[in-house]
Order: sequence, then structure tokens, then C-alpha cells
Amino acid sequence: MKKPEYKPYRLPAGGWGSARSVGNIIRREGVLGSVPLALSRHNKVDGYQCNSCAWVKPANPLPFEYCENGVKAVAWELTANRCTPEFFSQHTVSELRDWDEYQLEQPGRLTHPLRYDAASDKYVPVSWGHAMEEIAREMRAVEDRKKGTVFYSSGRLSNEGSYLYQLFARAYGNNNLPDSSNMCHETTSVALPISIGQGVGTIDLGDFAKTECIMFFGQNPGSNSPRMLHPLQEASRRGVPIITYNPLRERGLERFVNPQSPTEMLTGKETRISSQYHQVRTGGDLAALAGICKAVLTLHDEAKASGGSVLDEAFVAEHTTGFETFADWVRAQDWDELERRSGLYRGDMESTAKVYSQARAAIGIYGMGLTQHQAGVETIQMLVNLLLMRGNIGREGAGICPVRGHSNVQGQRTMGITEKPELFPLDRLGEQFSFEPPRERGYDTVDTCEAVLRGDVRAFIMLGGNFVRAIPDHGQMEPAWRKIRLTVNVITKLNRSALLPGEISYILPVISRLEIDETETGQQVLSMEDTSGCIHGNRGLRKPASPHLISEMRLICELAQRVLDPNPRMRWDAYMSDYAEIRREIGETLPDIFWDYERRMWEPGGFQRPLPAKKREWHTDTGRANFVTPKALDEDLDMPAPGRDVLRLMTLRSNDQFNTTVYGYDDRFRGIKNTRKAVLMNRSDIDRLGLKVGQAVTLRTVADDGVDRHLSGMLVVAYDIPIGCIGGYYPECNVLMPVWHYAVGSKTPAAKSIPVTVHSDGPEVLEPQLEYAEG
Ligand SMILES: Nc1nc2c(c(=O)[nH]1)N[C@H]1C(S)=C(S)[C@@H](COP(=O)(O)OP(=O)(O)OC[C@H]3O[C@@H](n4cnc5c(=O)[nH]c(N)nc54)[C@H](O)[C@@H]3O)O[C@H]1N2
Ligand SMILES: Nc1nc2c(c(=O)[nH]1)N[C@H]1C(S)=C(S)[C@@H](COP(=O)(O)OP(=O)(O)OC[C@H]3O[C@@H](n4cnc5c(=O)[nH]c(N)nc54)[C@H](O)[C@@H]3O)O[C@H]1N2
Ligand SMILES: [Mo]
Repeated sequence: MKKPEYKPYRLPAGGWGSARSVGNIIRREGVLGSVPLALSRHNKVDGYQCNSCAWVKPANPLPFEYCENGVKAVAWELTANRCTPEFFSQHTVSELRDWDEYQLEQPGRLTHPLRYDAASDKYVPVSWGHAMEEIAREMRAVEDRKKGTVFYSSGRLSNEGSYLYQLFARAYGNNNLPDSSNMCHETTSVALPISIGQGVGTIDLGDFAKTECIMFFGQNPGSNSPRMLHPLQEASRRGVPIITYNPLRERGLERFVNPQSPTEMLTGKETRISSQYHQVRTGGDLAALAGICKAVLTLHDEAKASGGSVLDEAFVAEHTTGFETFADWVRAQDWDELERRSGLYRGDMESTAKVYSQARAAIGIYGMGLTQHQAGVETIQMLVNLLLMRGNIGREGAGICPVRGHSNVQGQRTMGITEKPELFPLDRLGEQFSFEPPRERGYDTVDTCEAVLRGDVRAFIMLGGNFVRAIPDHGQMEPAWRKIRLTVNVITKLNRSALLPGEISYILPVISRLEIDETETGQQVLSMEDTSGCIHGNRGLRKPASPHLISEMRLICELAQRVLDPNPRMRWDAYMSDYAEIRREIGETLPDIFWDYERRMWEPGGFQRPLPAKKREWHTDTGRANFVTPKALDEDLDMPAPGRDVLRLMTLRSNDQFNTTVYGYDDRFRGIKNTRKAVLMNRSDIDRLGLKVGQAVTLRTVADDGVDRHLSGMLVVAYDIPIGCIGGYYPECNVLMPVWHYAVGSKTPAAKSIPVTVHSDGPEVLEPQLEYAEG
């Protein structure tokens, strides 16, 4: 292992750094031959949909419609490395538990179904038939099906797989369908329907081309949705102001060189991205947004005096409710308090208000920086309030833009993967398949954790993802996990969840969407929905990683057939041999969206689901868009307020990871190399606490529930981060997150604000080179 280093990254996002990083992973995974070929079909009509993020796939894709992290995700999946039964015969599960995420996925794609053998503490190969029989027997034996069985899925799963999975769960008898979205944009799914009557955003790429102002809250496109840098670059070139609120100065939000443009690469000509950058305190967005709204109201009052107007008064009167209450609340806020809570100056918020007020159309973009706070729902609604003030919903060039994470997380929701029965037409589903779907609310992610801690869960099916690593409170959850009777890990690479076997545990490896999925009726295709609500076809192009893999669709059908009582309406045999049959059923359940599905999914740019708010049709309880007035300004009411000794930890993604998949130990844009054990701190906090850069420290969660949560051996890095805020990487820091610390209303774990103390592990400076000397 090389020595950790810290050297602020001076280059723009993209550029040569991006090209080098991509070259490294392609070489390491041994896919120099296959990746370039695959990339010619990346995000193309009749190609496959990128398996990294959910950013919009344009109708007229660039010749190279991919980015640094898309290429990493593709190389990761197409890797030449194989994790075979041999590998498992050489390592016990206890031994593997000491490996980190990078090491665990490095052996490559899983090749065989495996069953945990407790006697030898190893995974051993097993036949598919045996695996299916035993899993089905155990699932049938669960006494309380509502409490005892959980159907988790991660947001990569296709529409077809998701639809079958929810049908299986509901026919089995529960709505226990937690998914990765519960940890992510659930806050969006709760906030937006109340405000504007739909759970998804309202923008498409056309709006980016027409907008006059972009506001960015807590989303990091440079690492997490790099293709988005192209429309941003274009907007910037048109002179569109881009205003960012983020505690960190993220490279991708500052400057960009398009690595696909030879001229830009050779001349180093870069584009500025943000025109204003405000380093808001973590959790300070609610106050910052209130301040911006307050300044807009002031501008409006001034304009009124001279016969003008800043608000879109006609829109507010005709299309909204709650404005007066909201405006009174905003006016009553005190600037000192807003400054204190946001960590910004009044002038920062006023400058945003000024630019926003002059733009004929504005877009509000956000990500985990808003959703993963206790008051995340209210914060998103504040951003919508700001947009509603000037009629910026349902107009060209304007709208709200949550940036979804996993490549099909939005499609999963559309397909009915949700614990909330009211979000899916269950009457219709019941009629279509002639059964009585369960109507009780099921478990979301946090409910699942609580049920596991109580010992209620007997069978846990994980269809993709790495649940036990992605969730909070590892210290409590991991021991509890071992007590589950049956754990089934349907995955493509080894991860930590599989290394915490219950009494009976399986690893079931599957075909990925980049691979050719051949059934009796020929090669099958799939479909996915991107963050703008557009649905696209997907065709695999490479031979599966091993002949022993089966598809996720087949896995669900085979299991459902063995677990459920026969029902002639549920044609599992037909579904697994011809996925068009699944799409036919989807079209029947959701005819308004999926008419003529088979053809439209191959249209360039996909087909967009109806977005009522885009047409100013408000499917809310009032029939209008609602201004929602927050209850307080504090984003983290369940935790002690940050003070002299209590710092607020946000958990971050590096540039070299996709969630719990770690591609490497560098975070290039943030200048950190060869380590993930870094804690980013403001120099004045380091000095005040008597710490030194490069020293090892322990972070300890401040909570009065009697549980000790701590993480030692973290290396102090002096970083440009607001005083009182610190940063560390996810999932390593999840051990510090209490399971009960989540967003009110959505139960999304509040991963961006964990109150912690920082203590030195010993006087010596272990990594002196982390001290960066300028020049
Ligand atoms: N390469 C890559 N791409 C990914 C992923 C990945 O891990 N790697 N993950 C995918 C998934 S599932 C998701 S959900 C998305 C996540 O993508 P993002 O939404 O970008 O999520 P994060 O990287 O967790 O954090 C986003 C930003 O929030 C800022 N932030 C933290 N706290 C606050 C706050 O209180 N206020 C404000 N204003 N900002 C704050 C951080 O500094 C960071 O820049 O990306 C998807 N795409
Ligand atoms: N502290 C903290 N915690 C967080 C977050 C945070 O910002 N901070 N972010 C949260 C968010 S936004 C999310 S979305 C969750 C992520 O939670 P998950 O979605 O559960 O986790 P991933 O890391 O994306 O899952 C990676 C695993 O998926 C499997 N896999 C990959 N491709 C496929 C496939 O095609 N099929 C199947 N069956 N399996 C596949 C691989 O085996 C890989 O190990 O984590 C959440 N946890
Ligand atoms: Mo996510």
C-alpha cells in the first residue's frame, strides 16, 4: 500500500486526469479489448444503458456518450477476473470479513451458485436446482409472512425484473419491498408529491438548453453524474449563471475540460461551471433557502413600489396554495439567525436572489446533500417554494431536478417496488392476476433494520446491492444479521453482505445487463427509466461471465414457481422465456405510461412518462401546487446541536467508487490519494481541538441511546470545509450512523449530518506528508 497523500487538485474536472484514470482501470481489469468495443454501444439506441448513474440519455447521443465513471462501471462489470469456487475453497468467510470493499470485489465476477457451509466456514458450489428448492422451502416455512420475509432490491434492476419481483412479493403476502431508493431519493418521493403532485422531477434536456439560471444544492456531478457536465458546459457557454450551494468546493462544479473534445484536451481550454459558489454549512440549506426566498420577497416589494413585480403573481394566484402563510413565515425570519444556521452571509443569499429574480426560467438541481438530512423533506420543499415564487415549474427551461442515483432506481419505483401500497395500483394488479394483494404498509430500509434487530426477519432476499454495508449502524446490524435464518445474496461480485451469512446462506450470481441474455425464444432485451422519466431499451452485447449464470428474471420466476401456490394468471414460464410477455403485463397494469411499450422503448431518447406538473396539472390534495412552510430552521432536530466539541460529519463518495463498490483508494478531485481513512477538517477545528494534520483520530457519535459508536485510525486532513463540519467516506463511516437518525417523513438515513467528537489516537503524526505545503 502506498503512502497516503494530499495535494489539492488544481486541474479542471474531465481533462487528462479523467483520461488517465480510465486507462488505469481498463488495464487493471484486463479489458483493453472488450471495453472500447462495448463503449460504441453505450447509451445508444439498440445498445445498452449505462450501469452507473441515472442521468438523462439524450436522443442524439454524442459519438461517445459516456464519462469517466461510466467507463469505470463498464470495465468493472466486463472484467476478465473471475471469483470462482477455487477462490472460496482458499478463504474462509471469517478471513474474508477482514478484507475491505476494494479487495473483496477485486477477484472479479462470481461464476457459480454457492451455499455457505458452516462447518468449514466456506462457501461451496451448489446446483441451481438445490439452491432453488431449499430457498423455496425456507420461504414457505416462514410463519408470519408479513413480518418474516424481506424482498430487498438495488436500483440497477431492470423494469422487467422489478415488476416480477414486486409481483412475487405481493403474491407471497407482503409489501416488504425496501430498495436502495429508501436510502437515497425517498425524501424526493415524499416531498415532491405534496408540493407538485408527482414524485419525480419535471425537467428534460430541452430545459437545460433553454434555462437562464441553474441552482445546485448538494449534488456532485463531477464524480456522480459526469455526463451532466456536458449540458452544464453548454449552459455556461451561453452565459447562464450557475449557482452552487455545497460545503465543499467540488471540482466538477468549478471548471471542466471535456475529455471527449480533442481541441479542449490539447489547448486545455476549460469552462467555468459555477458562477457563484457558496460553502453552506452542512445542514444549512433550509436556512439558506429561506434567506434566498426572503431576499426575493424584498426585491419584489421594492419592485412593487415602482410598479413592477418579481413574483409571478398570476401563477401564484392561479396555480398555488399556501403562499401567504409561507411569505409571512419567510418575512418573520431573522437575518442573524439565517446567517448563523447557514454559515453564510446575508449578501450570499441576496446575490443568489438577485440573479434568480432576473432569470426568465430557472432550474433547481439537488442530490444527497439535501435528501440525507433529518429535515430533508422540508428542505426540498423549500427549494420548490423558491421555484414556485416565480412560476418556475411547468415552463420551458424551468423546473425541479432531483438527480437520481442508480441507473434504474426511478424505473423500479414506477414498476411498484415500494413498501407503500398506495403508490401502486394494487386493485388493478389484483384483478389482472386474480389475487388479493396485501394492503398493509411494508418495511422500508430502516424498518427492515429495526425488524432484524428485533429478530423478526427470518428470510432476507437481496436482489442486487450490498444492503448490510449501505445501511447505518454496522456495529448493531452485523451481529443481528447473523441470526437471520435465511440470507440470499443475488449479486455479481462478492461483497460484505454475503460475508455475514445467516443460518442458511446463498450467493446466487447473475447475468448483467451488458451481457447477452439468451432464452428458448432468442436474445432478450430489457428496459430502464432515467432521471428525467424517459424509458429506454437495453440490449446486452457480451457473452455472460460464466455459463453457470442465470438472469434475474429467470431467478425470480423459478423461485416464485416453487414458493407460490399455482395461479394460471401468473405465467412464470412465459415470462422467463420471453420478456416481451413481462412488458405486456406491465402495459396492462400501467396503460397510461406503457402503451406500445415494445416499440417505443427503442425510440431515440426513449419515451417520457407523463409528467403532469410539467403541464401545470397538479395531482396534489388541493389540486394546486403547494407552498409548504417548514416547522423549524434546524435540519437535525434529533441530535445535539453542533457546538465547540461536537462536529457535524457528512459521509461522502470519492471519485473512485460507486456506492459500496470501491474502484481504488484515490479521490482525485479532492486531492486525496492512497487512502479512504481520511477525515476532512477545517484548519481552525484542527487547531482548536489540539490535533495535527496526519495524526490518527477516533470519531465518536454523540447520542444518548447508550450505544458506543466509534471509528478509529482516521487520518486528519486540513481541508477547505466550513468550520464545525467534517467529511469522511461512505460506507466506512456508516458505523457511526444511528439507525434512528433519518429524514422525517421519508426515513432516509441522515447520512450527511452525524454529530461526532474527534479525539487523537496518540501524539505521533503517522502520515506527515498529508500536511500540504503550498508552492
Ligand atoms: N461515480 C459514481 N457515481 C454515482 C454514485 C457513486 O457512488 N459513484 N452513486 C450513485 C447514487 S446511488 C447516487 S444516490 C448519486 C449520489 O450523488 P450525489 O447526490 O452527488 O451524492 P453524494 O456524493 O453523497 O453527495 C453530494 C454532495 O453533497 C454535498 N453535501 C453534503 N452535505 C451537504 C449539505 O448539507 N448541503 C449541501 N448543499 N451539500 C451537501 C457534498 O459535498 C457532495 O458534493 O450518485 C450516483 N452516481
Ligand atoms: N453513509 C452513507 N450511506 C449511504 C449513502 C451515503 O451517501 N452515505 N448512500 C446511500 C445510497 S444513495 C444508496 S443508493 C445505497 C446503495 O446501496 P446498494 O444499492 O445496496 O449498494 P451498491 O453498493 O450499489 O451495491 C453493489 C453491489 O451490487 C451488486 N451488483 C452490481 N451489479 C449488479 C447486477 O446487475 N445485478 C445484481 N443482482 N447485482 C449487482 C454487486 O455484487 C455489488 O457488490 O447506499 C446508501 N448508503
Ligand atoms: Mo443512491
